[in-house]
Amino acid sequence: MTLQREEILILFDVDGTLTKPRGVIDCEFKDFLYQQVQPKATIGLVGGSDMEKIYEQLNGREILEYFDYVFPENGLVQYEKGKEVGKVSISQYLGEEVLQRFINFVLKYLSELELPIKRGTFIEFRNGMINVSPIGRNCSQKERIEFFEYDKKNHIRQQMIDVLRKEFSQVDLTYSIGGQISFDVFPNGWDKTYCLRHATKANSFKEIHFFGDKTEPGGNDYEIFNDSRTIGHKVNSPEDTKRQLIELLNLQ
Ligand code: M1P
Repeated sequence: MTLQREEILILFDVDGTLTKPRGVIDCEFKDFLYQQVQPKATIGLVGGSDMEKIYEQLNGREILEYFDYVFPENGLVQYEKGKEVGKVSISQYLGEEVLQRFINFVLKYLSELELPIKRGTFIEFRNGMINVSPIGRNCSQKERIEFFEYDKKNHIRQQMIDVLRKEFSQVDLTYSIGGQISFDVFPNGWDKTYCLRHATKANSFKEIHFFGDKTEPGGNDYEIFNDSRTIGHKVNSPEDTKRQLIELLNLQ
């Protein structure tokens, strides 16, 4: 049975799924998405990053024309048909007292942490999450890869998460390692499944597909990939995403 465009929703993760990690979308792949996939399915993207970073990776504001849904920050900010239609904030949710206690604890922890190198911007405050980077977000691309490799061996991020989990056990927070140099912290349930609340509100899709690469426990695609409302597709690169889309939609 072939589904109509409005009956099928395909949601995409960004890093590692539509682009290489922190890279920009390949032109040919973009044309494929817009010319072959978009006419056949409702399409949306759900990223851990904020809108500015999504613009950087996906060729600017044109995504608002082509994607039916754009969900930066796991869907805590919602764009539909090119317009921002909703937003929730972690500061309101946690309250200033808890938030400051958390930020101060992170800064203290990082001030005592020794790493081969450290740069700047250790905490990035976003609407719906706090992003913590032990090396600092404004490291270079080379330093980013070096930290990623160092972290694989030394589990800097995981150890920090374990300490935070213990210290803030009374606060319902989720910790998620989605990328290479940082981890995200947000209230329980504010993972990528959050975007489904919005996408299913006005529409009754017969199928919702999700394409992502970090689908293992602890990865930021894990919850939505395993959600009963979605059909999960694990990919290992944008090329793999394309291959699986051709198969799913019977494209040439
Ligand atoms: O989208 C995956 C992750 O991408 C970035 O991670 P990093 O900078 O560590 O590679 C961040 O935007 C992070 O929030 C996001 O989950």
